[in-house]
Amino acid sequence: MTNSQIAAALSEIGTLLELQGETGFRANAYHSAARSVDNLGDEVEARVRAGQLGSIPGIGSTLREKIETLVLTGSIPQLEELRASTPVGLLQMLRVPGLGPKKVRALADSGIDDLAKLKQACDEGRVAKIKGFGAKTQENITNGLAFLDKAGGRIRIDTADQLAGPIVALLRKVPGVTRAEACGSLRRRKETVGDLDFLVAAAEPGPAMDAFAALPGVADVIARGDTLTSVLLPVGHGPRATTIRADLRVVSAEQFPYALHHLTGSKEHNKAMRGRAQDRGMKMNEYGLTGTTCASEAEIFAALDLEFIPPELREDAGEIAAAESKSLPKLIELSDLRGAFHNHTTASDGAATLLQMAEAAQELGFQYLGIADHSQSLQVARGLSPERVRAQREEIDALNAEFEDFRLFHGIECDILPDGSLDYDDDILASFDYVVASVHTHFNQSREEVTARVIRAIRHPSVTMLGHATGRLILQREGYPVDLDAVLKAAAEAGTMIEINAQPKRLELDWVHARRAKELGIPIVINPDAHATDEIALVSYGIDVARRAWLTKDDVFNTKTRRQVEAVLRV
Ligand code: DGT
Ligand code: CA
Ligand code: CA
Ligand code: ZN
Repeated sequence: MTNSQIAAALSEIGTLLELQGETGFRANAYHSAARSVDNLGDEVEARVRAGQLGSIPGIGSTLREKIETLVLTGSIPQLEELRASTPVGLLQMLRVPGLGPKKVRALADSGIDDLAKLKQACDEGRVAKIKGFGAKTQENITNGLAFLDKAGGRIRIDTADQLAGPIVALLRKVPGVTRAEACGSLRRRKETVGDLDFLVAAAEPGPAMDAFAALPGVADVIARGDTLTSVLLPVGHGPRATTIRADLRVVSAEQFPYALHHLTGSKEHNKAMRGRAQDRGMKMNEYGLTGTTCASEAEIFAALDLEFIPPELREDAGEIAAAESKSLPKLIELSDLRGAFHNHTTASDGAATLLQMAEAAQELGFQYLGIADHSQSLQVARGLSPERVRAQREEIDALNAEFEDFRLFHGIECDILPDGSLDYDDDILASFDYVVASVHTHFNQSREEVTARVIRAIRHPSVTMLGHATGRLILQREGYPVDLDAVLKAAAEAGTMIEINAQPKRLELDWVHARRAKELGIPIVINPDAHATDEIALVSYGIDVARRAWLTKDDVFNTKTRRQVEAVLRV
């Protein structure tokens, strides 16, 4: 049991006491004990097991006994009782961004003791009238409720990037800070992020903590300790604005590599790593690994006879075994991409012309760009009639005659019609350099219908690749019901490629299915689905998914050179 787990249990007791109306001294004693344990350099568990917990600053004999019980039995009876006796409604209210135990208690005292009542009270303006609340707090709670409802409190990776980038840059400029990184799910490049975890190396934690608590727009400082500060950051603007929690941990330069590994997670990966250390008679935690002074994560892995495991793979999904046998894949990198195939222009619903898109692709160092505007039935997106298809072909041929060492490929994003047929005659389909087939309509079909529909399209000889495979919108919409395993099998049989749609609001195939696709030998294409010049660079989010899926350069079609692509497409 790590110090932070012990600290979490103590602080949970403090919070539950506050929720139950206990004020002042008693609840605070648990919170400050939690901070002491958290700040302790050596392991409390080891001390307890050695029978000498010793003195911990700010912890009296009652709390010492509880810590011993927790370490030796895995639980504290008082905590179990508090959990059992606290109404579930109050615990759920605690999850609302901006609501701490004291506020939840005050709401409960006004008869508001679950999320439904809270929502209703906000709608009726009653929360604003409670002592200590006010209109602004009520508005924050309303926003928090909406977000909780919609997203379970998570944000998309691109939103998290936009928040975290400037914070890391700012932390690196704080005097005395030698290292600063964003860790957690963001560093593992998960598609959504539950909260932000920052880590800093500095001899003195104070300046970094001060800078963090003073970040622009900080809605609330949830906790402020010697090594950990937690704040709520604003996300977005207007009625959909919400907040996300961000933690900053400050450690010494010596601790930094260990803390970086710990805070990057995942929890499951950490657990497996700790187990491996234990098997070798070593102890691993966020501050160190017995008998080592590692200067980097790579040295920590090496100390456990492992290859370096990239953060994206740290999900306890076979990466440790592969690192042991030195058989981790060499993961694809952004610089491996030479082009992309699913992009729109002003001919359909894009914002840039063919030439503008071509120039933007060249600026990214691409050797080619595939244009796949919408097909004729998608009239809301100005889908191309057969005549306009032919006109676009002439335009592309004319541009290609001018380019040196660059080529536009003429494709189409062809709608898969409700019965699985395609949106043009076979002659026209065969005239394209390639075809991306996508479902855009009739999401209300049954799972069987959609699956059969997609599989029929995959088997069409002119279809090169399947476009956004599920129709999901991350944190917004589930997508159409489809048997992805059956789709993947059909694609493998037909030799049809599948795209990773790199739009951060889509990211489909997801990493689990992209990995399965690789196992089935299906070529993957990383497509930005760009509707403007600056969206071509979104391929980086597709690279994130591909890396989490263990893909190498060879697994991805658009790492091929222009000549190689021409040979495959026979153009
Ligand atoms: P998130 O925030 O839900 O998107 O996911 P993470 O992975 O960022 O999780 P978070 O923020 O709860 O914790 C950050 C890292 O800290 C996590 O990836 C691993 C480490 N960590 C947190 N809690 C535990 C724990 O109970 N045990 C272990 N071994 N590691 C933990
Ligand atoms: Ca996190
Ligand atoms: Ca966290
Ligand atoms: Zn598209």
